[in-house]
Amino acid sequence: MTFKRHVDRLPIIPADARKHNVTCQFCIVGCGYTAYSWAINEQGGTSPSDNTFGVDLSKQQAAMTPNWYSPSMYNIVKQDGKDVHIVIKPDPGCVVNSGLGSIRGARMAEESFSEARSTQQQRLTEPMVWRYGQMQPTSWDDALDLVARVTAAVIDAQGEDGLFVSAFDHGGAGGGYENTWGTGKLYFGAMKIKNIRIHNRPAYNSEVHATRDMGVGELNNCYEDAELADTIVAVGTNALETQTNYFLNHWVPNLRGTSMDKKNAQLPGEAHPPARIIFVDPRRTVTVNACEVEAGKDKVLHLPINSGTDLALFNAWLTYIAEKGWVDKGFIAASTNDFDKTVAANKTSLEDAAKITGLSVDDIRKAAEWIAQPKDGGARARTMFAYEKGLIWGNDNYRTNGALVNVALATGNVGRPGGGCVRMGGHQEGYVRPDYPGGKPAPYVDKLLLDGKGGVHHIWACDHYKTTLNADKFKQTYKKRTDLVKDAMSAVPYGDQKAMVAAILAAIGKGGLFAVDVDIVPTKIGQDCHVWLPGATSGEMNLTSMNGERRLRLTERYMDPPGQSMPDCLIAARLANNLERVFREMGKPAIADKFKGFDWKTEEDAFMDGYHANAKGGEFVTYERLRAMGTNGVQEPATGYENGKLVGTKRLFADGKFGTKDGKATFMATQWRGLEAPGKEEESKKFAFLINNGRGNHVWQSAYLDQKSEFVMNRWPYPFIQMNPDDMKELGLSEGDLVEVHNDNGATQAMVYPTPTARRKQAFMLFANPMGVQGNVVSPGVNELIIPNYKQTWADIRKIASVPGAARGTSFKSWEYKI
Ligand code: MGD
Ligand code: F3S
Repeated sequence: MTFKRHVDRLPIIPADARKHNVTCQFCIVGCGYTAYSWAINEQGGTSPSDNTFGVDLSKQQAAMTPNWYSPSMYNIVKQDGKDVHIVIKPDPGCVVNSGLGSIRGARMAEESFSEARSTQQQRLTEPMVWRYGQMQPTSWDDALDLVARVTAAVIDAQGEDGLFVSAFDHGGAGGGYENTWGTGKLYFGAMKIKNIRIHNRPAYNSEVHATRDMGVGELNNCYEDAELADTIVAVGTNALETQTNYFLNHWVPNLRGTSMDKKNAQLPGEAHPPARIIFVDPRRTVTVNACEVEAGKDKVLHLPINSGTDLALFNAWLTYIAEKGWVDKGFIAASTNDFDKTVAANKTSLEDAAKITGLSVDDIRKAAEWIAQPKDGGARARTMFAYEKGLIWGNDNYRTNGALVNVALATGNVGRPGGGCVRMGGHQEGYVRPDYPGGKPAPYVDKLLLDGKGGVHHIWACDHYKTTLNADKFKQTYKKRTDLVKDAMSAVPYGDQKAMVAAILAAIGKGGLFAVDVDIVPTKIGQDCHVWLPGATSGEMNLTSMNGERRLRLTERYMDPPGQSMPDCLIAARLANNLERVFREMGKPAIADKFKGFDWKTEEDAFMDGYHANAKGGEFVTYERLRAMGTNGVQEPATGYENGKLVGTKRLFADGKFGTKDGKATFMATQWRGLEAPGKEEESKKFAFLINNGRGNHVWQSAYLDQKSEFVMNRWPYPFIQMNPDDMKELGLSEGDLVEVHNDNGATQAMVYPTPTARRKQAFMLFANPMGVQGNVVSPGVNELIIPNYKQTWADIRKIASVPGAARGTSFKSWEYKI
């Protein structure tokens, strides 16, 4: 019996099983998988002709064989209304993961909706509307009519600024080019909505504005560059847990020295010293630990920086490297602007940087040497710079991002093999939309909602209650505003739509807010919404997305969506159709006409209207061509279609031309200015603990699927908070105790996980968890472009309960491994 999976024997995949290309729907890495499906009353056999692997399964298979699958990769789902077996297993032929799975992706099958095996029964299956004091199922026509009438009336009364939108802007689950185009065409094409925000932040903006403004698009290298680099610089990224197979399949081979053949073949005529890695992270992560084990401690330099002080470190690197003359003069002259000006403006001594960052002068200098000191024989060092949320969701995002790109440009490490200055990324991407019609900075949408602005709120796959800053206050206000509307709706208890709309509008007039939640599961914010519209997710629709090296793939639809749920692009289209009808009925034909062009019947129609017609290189790309490219797809932008294959772009800026008007990358003046978001400095002084926060390996995002996974909930019944054992002693805490984390912004709770490597007074809490929302204690402070600062949060901690029942079986062993 496999533990917790309620199955004692798994069927063999038959030789004639259907196969579908799948890209893991979770993280940015986008590992390739294959979905095998076959009739429920059949199974394969052990002889080679009877199974999909074509091998004799009655014999013991070799270690690391791909001829098997684990219980988590199996389920029974519906295909064209009939039950079928399904196995979703990693594809050994995909160059991204070479057959590796992760603890998240290898559970895609068991996290699918199955009536036969009762998995993900939480999924929304029908449109639901607030009626008779609770959410009640209804038809699409009925639900969309109400949404369209209220939306149109609010726009009529307040203009388009009265419609607030929260929307995903990603690929993979809950996104894809189809769905970002669907919502984008609706809100930026048919309408010009300015009060819109993205799923993880309170405004509509790029998280990496600076690098773009410098002309250096953020996903500029390929995963192979991590195998070719002499040094990897990892800033605020915990790749083992968050980009698992990119790390395992591309970083580790270089650190182990097993990518030497590739280096010699692709970069002949230069020395290839053993790969080294520098980490900039206030905490020791399991990624640091893994690199020490794989590469040896002497090749790993962990810089446990004072939280939020990265910028000063990068400026010191630039200063030191420039002084030493370790810069790429030819590249700087031919492909950049403002180098000398920037070096002068950002001048920071090693000593000053040491004071600010808490690091030693020697370590800062050593890192600069690893980054830029020419190799034996004089060749330029190949250094790859990778950053993610420790920088992006940290202090002074814009300048810190710019300061790191300065170092990469100065050392000529953009557009070259073994280089790159890239964000690691979060989820896959699938961005194609008309331009955002608002200004820069974009409005701070959450603040406007708190201030009582807006009459109607459309939410697409976002859950602010778990994933925003200042979440405690947001929740309180949002609930009050939406309750006003709920009470008004409850007072119109029968199906008089006209009276219902009038009551809702009257409540909006008193400060109320009408909220529509489009999602695949019931969410926390959904509890305070008035309409739920059920979306389909990856695998239940055809969906395209690109990964962190711009690799575009088609995940083919391999199962039916639950109940009446449908792809978000088609929900957007049906909403547009209804708005057109309602505006016409209101006698406003000119406005109604703006909603034309949404007659899509399938997600492929949305793809052709969006990506094919609008994306760079999109004219070459169709579903049929992508299907033929399998799990390896094509790296964007596509540049042609030759001999039956799409041709793509391995690295951006390889020709030394950048994304600015004159084609030159621009260095940026980025002086240190302390903790920049309002209130952070005071908070750091007032409260005892840094509440550093982020991801953990098992849990995907806000646990929207994992909250109904026994496997994950047994491991993490509550969000963990890692604490130094001496801090625990001081507060009288034992492992597994529940603590309250509290400051002036709000409070939340978590389960204590003793972590001897944690620095004193520096805790690390799992973010966005339904059982304890870390965002409750994050201040509303943002940077000048409304980028939130989640990481720099300080609070006090107090015990509230000894190990609760659910935590009693939990292991509190060290996460570190040794060989
Ligand atoms: P985080 O844990 O948010 O993850 O991927 P990461 O950015 O790797 O933060 C990374 C590190 O930033 C932490 O180790 C933290 O200690 C460090 N940090 C905190 N403050 C500072 C600072 O001041 N300076 C520096 N240099 N570092 C600091 C995020 C990525 O993960 C994203 S964006 C998404 S959307 C995906 N989500 C996700 C998930 O939910 N679960 C898992 N398992 N993987 C995921 N992958 C993706
Ligand atoms: Fe999935 Fe691969 Fe990430 S399996 S979660 S894409 S590392």
